[in-house]
Parts: sequence; C-alpha cells; structure tokens
Amino acid sequence: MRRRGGLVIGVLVGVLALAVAGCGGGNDDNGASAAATTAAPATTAAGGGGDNELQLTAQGTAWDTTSFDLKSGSSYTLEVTNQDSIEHNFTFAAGKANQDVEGNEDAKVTFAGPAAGTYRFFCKYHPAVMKGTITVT
Ligand SMILES: [Cu+2]
Repeated sequence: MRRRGGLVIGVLVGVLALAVAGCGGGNDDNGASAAATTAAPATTAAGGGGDNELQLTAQGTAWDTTSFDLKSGSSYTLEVTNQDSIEHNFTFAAGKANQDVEGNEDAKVTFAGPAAGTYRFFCKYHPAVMKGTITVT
C-alpha cells in the first residue's frame, strides 16, 4: 500500500513537471529541436510577412510614445513593454485592442488599422495620464 501510494505521487509529480516545462517559463535554452509542434512566440521580432511591428513602453505611469501613424487595413503587432511594477493596459477601441500588461512584463497585441481618422489609445487603469493619439490614413 505504502509503496503504491508513493509511486502514484511520483507519477503525479512527473506529470506536473512536464506541464510546467510545457508552459515554457522563460529562458531555458535546452536544444530540443524535434519536439516543437506549436509555433513558439519568439521574443525576437523576426517574424516575416506583412505585420508591422510597433513598440510602446510604459515607465513611470507614462507612455514613451504618444502618437502612432497607421495605414487603414494594414496589420500591426504592438509590443507593449511595462517597466513599472504595476499593471498597465493598452486599449485602442477602434482596433478592438484591449491588452493588459503585468508589472515588469511585456505583451503583444495585434490589430488592424481601422478607417482613416484620428483615434485615442490609453491605459484603462490610468486613462488620465497614459493616453495618446493614433492617426490612420
Ligand atoms: Cu497604466
């Protein structure tokens, strides 16, 4: 009985270890080449193709960039870097973007340029001070 219980626990621990490893938390660079069936969201912005890469950084409860120019109908991937310890958010309603970014983390959000016009973006947690303008042509 006792041995069998130990074995079950051992198996469970093994499964948990696999699950944790599967989440890929960070920078373990073991050269596992064959196993990757899912496309890893690479931290390097090397993805080829049509997406336009944009960058936005939050620091001191402020954005480092307060204006973006987009083309209507083009696809964009915005990487939001949060250098604060508190959570921020990128909301761009016309692009249906609403992305939280935990403290000291970054997140990517994709959206398409809406119809030509001038729009607002902001952090929904600090909209009074973290806001900017998106101009679409
Ligand atoms: Cu904020």
